[in-house]
Amino acid sequence: MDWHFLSLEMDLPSRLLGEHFRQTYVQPPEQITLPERTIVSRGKLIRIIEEAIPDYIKDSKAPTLCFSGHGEYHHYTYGLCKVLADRRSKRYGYVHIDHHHDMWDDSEKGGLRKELHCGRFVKSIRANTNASHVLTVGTQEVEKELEGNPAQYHHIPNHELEKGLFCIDSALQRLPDDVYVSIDLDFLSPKEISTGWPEGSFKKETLFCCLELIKERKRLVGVDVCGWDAGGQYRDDRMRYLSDARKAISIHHTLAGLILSTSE
Ligand SMILES: [Mn+2]
Repeated sequence: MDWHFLSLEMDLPSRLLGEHFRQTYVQPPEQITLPERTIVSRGKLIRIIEEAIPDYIKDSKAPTLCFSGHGEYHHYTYGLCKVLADRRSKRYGYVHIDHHHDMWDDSEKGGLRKELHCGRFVKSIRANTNASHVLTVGTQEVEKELEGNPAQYHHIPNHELEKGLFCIDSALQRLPDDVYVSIDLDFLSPKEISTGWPEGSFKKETLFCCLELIKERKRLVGVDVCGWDAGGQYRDDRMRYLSDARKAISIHHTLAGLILSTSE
């Protein structure tokens, strides 16, 4: 099935990526301009995404690939699940590939906090969307957050993933056939990309193989990718800045190729 390719633009890295892909990519992405909200309520975020995405994409059954920018907007994924994934599937697994679990401080008396930010949105996805299961991949220190939720939350520890991809295979068997994947590029080692956060230790090839495997085993209803900080920490070192941009763009190119290609 054909995909909708969207460029969600709210900050410098996302605008640079969007511009680059519109000029160079075989399937240029649709430009979606979004406001910059580092903290926003669930309801407001849904309205922002509803209004920004054209009806023909919302109402289509085709899966969506969204590229966005800095990881500090990762909570926009909640809106993407509500507005896009929920229209495409009644029951799906949410796969969170990220160095961080993004489940910090979710709860208050009587339920989940209404205000979302990049460190707090994954439990809202599980509670308020059609995502029946959450699978975190390559994430640090997640065990405490998942206590008491063994049926709905699964986790692949870093040391398992480092041994090989068979752990993904068995984790996927516990998820519904439909899957939504959210990728924060701080999952990768700092040698691969600059993100502005503490980063993981994985090579880009591990990420590509994970995705290929998920694509092979499941029906993807959508994928989003965030995390590049546009070389923020290298702004005074032009050579470093350019080499970071080249590497980041190349990672996004490979991801687009992997996801948008149809093997059938
Ligand atoms: Mn994240």
